[in-house]
Amino acid sequence: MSYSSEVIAQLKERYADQPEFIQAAQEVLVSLQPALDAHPEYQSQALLERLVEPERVIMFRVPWVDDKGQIQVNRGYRIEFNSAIGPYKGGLRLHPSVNLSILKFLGFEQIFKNSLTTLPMGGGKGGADFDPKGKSDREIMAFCQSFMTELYRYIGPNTDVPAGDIGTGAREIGYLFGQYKRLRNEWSGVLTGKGLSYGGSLARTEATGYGAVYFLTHMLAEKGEELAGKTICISGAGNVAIYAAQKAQQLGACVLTVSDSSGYVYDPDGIDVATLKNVKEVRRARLTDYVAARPRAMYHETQRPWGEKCDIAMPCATQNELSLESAQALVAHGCRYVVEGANMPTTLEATTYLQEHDVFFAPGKAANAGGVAVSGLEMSQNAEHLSWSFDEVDQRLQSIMASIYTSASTAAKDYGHEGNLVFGANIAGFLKVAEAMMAQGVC
Ligand code: NDP
Ligand code: 2IT
Repeated sequence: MSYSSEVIAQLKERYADQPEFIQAAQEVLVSLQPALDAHPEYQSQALLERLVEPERVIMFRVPWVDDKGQIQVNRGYRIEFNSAIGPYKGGLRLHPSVNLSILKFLGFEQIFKNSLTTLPMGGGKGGADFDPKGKSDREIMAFCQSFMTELYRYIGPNTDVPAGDIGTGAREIGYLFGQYKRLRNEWSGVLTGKGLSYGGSLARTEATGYGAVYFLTHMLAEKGEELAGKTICISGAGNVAIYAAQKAQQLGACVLTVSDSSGYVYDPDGIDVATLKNVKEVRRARLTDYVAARPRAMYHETQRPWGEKCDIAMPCATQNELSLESAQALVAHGCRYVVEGANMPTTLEATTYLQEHDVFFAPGKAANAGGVAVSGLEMSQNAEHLSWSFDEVDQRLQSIMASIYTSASTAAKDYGHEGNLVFGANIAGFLKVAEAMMAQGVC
C-alpha cells in the first residue's frame, strides 16, 4: 500500500464521524503520492501523520443574551492546524451547520492555499454554529463580544489571525476587533477584513471574487481563449459571488445566475451587480427582492443553477454544492470551465467526472486564494503602519494569482499530471510546507 493510501486508511478509521475532513484530506493526499515517491524521507519522518493532525483544536462555550432577554448558548471553535510557514491564518464561519468536521476540512485546505499565495501564513479556521440570519445588530454584537472574550487568549498578530468567511463580514469583524482591543488594551492587526477606517486593506472586500476571475483568465489564455463574450453561472450571492460577478462583467462576460440557500436567479440580461449589492449587502434581503427589481429575471426556488447552459461555472456558495448529477448537466450543456470560488464546492465524484469530460477545472485552494492573499497584504500594511492604494493592492493580487496559476500548472506537469490543476495545486502547496516542517524537526 502506498504511503498516502496508508494515511488515508488511518484517517477513515480514526475520524469516521468527520466526512468533510476525510473528503478534503483524501483529495490532497491522493495527489501527493508522486511528490512522496520523490521524497522517501517524508515517510520516515511521519510527515503526513503530522500534517493531518491539527496542532491545536480549541472548543468553547459562547453564551449571549438575545433581544427577548433569553440566554442563548453556541459552540465556538478555532482549529490551529499548521504553523510551519507562518502564523495560523484563516476565516471564521458563522453558520448553523458548523461542526468539527467542517472546520477541520476548511483548516486543512487553508494550509495549502496559504502556502500557494507565497506569503508567510500557516493554516487555521474557526467559527461557531451561530446563525446570523434574522438577528438584530445588537444580537450580532453580543454574540461577537462573547465569542472574542474566549478566543482572544489564543490569537494575536504573530500567532493566529482570523478573518471572514460565510456569515462573517465587515460588521462581525468590527465587533470582534473592538472586543479584542478592549480585552488586550492594544491595537494590533489581529484580524483581517477590517474596515478601512481602522486598518483594513483596500480591495480586501473584492479580493476573493476578483482573484478567482483573474485565475480564470489564465486558464482561458492557456486554451487560447478570452473571457469577453463567455456566459457564466455563479452560485452564491455573498462576498465571493458578488465580486466574481462584478469582475467577470467588467471583463466582458455575461453572468446569468446567482443563488442563495433558498434558490437561484436567472437573469437573461446579465446579473445587475448594483441591484444585487443593494439587496444583499445593504438591505441583507433575499434574492426574491432582486427578481422584484429586474422584470426579466426569474427565480427558481430550492434549485441550484447547474442545469442552465453556460460556458463557465463558478460555484461560490458552500461545500458539496456541485454534485455528480450537476456535473453531468453542466457537461451536457457544453460547459468547459469550472472554477471553485467556494471551498470544496465540488464533490470528489463530480470533480473526476468533469476532468474526464474535458472540463478545465480549478480547485478552490488555488482559485479562491486571492482573499487570504490580500489578508496577508493587510497584515503587511498593518505591520508597517501604512496603507496602499486600491490599484497597488489589486496589482499585487493579480501577480499573486498569476504566480499561483504558474506554480499549480508547472507542478502538475513536473509530476506527470499535465493540465490537472487539482494535482498541481496540492503538490505545489504541500512542498513548501513539507520543507518547512522537515527543517523544523519533529514538532
Ligand atoms: P457569504 O456569507 O458572504 O455568502 C455565502 C453565500 O452562500 C450566501 O449567498 C449563502 O446563502 C450561500 N450559502 C451558504 N451556505 C449555503 C448552503 N448550505 N446552501 C446553499 N447556499 C449557501 O460567504 P462568502 O461569500 O464569504 O463565502 C462563500 C464561499 O467562499 C465559502 O465556501 C467560503 O469558505 C469561501 N471563501 C470565502 C472567502 C472570503 O474571503 N470571504 C475566501 C475564500 C473562500 P444564504 O444567505 O441563503 O445562506
Ligand atoms: O477560505 C478563505 O480563504 C477565507 N475565508 C479567507 C481567509 C482569510 O484569512 O482572509
